[in-house]
Amino acid sequence: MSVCSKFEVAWVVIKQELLDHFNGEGMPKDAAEWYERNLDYNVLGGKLYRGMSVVDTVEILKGRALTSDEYMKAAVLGWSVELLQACFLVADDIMDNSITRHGQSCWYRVPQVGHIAINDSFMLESAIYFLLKKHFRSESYYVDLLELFHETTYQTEMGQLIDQLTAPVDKVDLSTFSSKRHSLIVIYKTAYYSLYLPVALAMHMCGVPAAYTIDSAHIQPYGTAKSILIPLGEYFQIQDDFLDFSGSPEQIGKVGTDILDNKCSWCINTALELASSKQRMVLDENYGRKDSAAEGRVKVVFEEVGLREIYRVYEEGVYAEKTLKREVFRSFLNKVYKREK
Ligand code: DMA
Ligand code: MG
Ligand code: MG
Ligand code: MG
Repeated sequence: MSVCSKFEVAWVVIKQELLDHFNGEGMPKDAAEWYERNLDYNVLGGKLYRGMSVVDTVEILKGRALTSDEYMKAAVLGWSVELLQACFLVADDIMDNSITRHGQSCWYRVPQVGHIAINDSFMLESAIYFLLKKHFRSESYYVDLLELFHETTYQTEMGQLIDQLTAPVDKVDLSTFSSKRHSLIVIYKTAYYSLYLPVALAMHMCGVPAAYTIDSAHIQPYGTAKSILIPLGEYFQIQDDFLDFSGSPEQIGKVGTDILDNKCSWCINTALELASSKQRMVLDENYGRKDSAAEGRVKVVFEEVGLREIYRVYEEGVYAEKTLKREVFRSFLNKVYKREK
């Protein structure tokens, strides 16, 4: 069985646990059907990178194949990250006025759903805490998992707030954008939950302590993981920003809305650094307008300043840098976690 489908089989079990509990509360049939549709529609259809990286990291840390009990626990954590992502995306699509997600209509745009999507987003979040309690209540690291989910959720909400506040609907002012602002937005709205959360969950499950001392070196493994994963998360969101401009809906499963939405994205920040005064005027007059002709004029400037080539060079640079860091981190891990004395 492929790695991905094994993870998907675990979802069948996990989803049934959620539905059994829901039915056990005496909820009527129409509500149970609604909840199941919410889960199917919003949790599935993505790439599952985040969820599967919990399982992968547990396997790496253990350094061996997992027992079926360990696999199920890792999969519950992985699917909990996917539930958190689903809850954020349902709300994000409302706030961003998006049209499609994962190649289908955004949930709030599905007939009969509308504003119920707000409650559905909350229910996707609550499912996490039901699952954590069911599977981890008696583990010593249960509180660590709870705190990590709560903190990461809060960080993501802070990120979503500054993302929205930097993109007012009725007031376009490109001088409020900057790479520094962009970096703060993407670290909070994406990097913590997408990159750090899956790895930190796996570390807790494997008993990695908050701090320890080896040969008089004071090591804080979660801080080390953060220092590697947060920049990687920044790259992950810069990819998302670039694809919002360059990707076709068939390719990315969604219609890009960043230009129409006045978003402080990597694309506009990069273009602002390179634009001539004439191009700057075009950007000032056309960015963030709810008008596809204006959006088209912004895209022309993006092409003129050579955004595609700049992105290509940036991406190669990231890859080279991460390859180097990976080797350093791997040798560190091999020294520390394979120690027998
Ligand atoms: C996504 O930012 C962040 C969260 C927390 C969902 P985004 O709006 O750029 O994402 P997308 O392009 O997928 O709508
Ligand atoms: Mg969005
Ligand atoms: Mg958004
Ligand atoms: Mg985006």
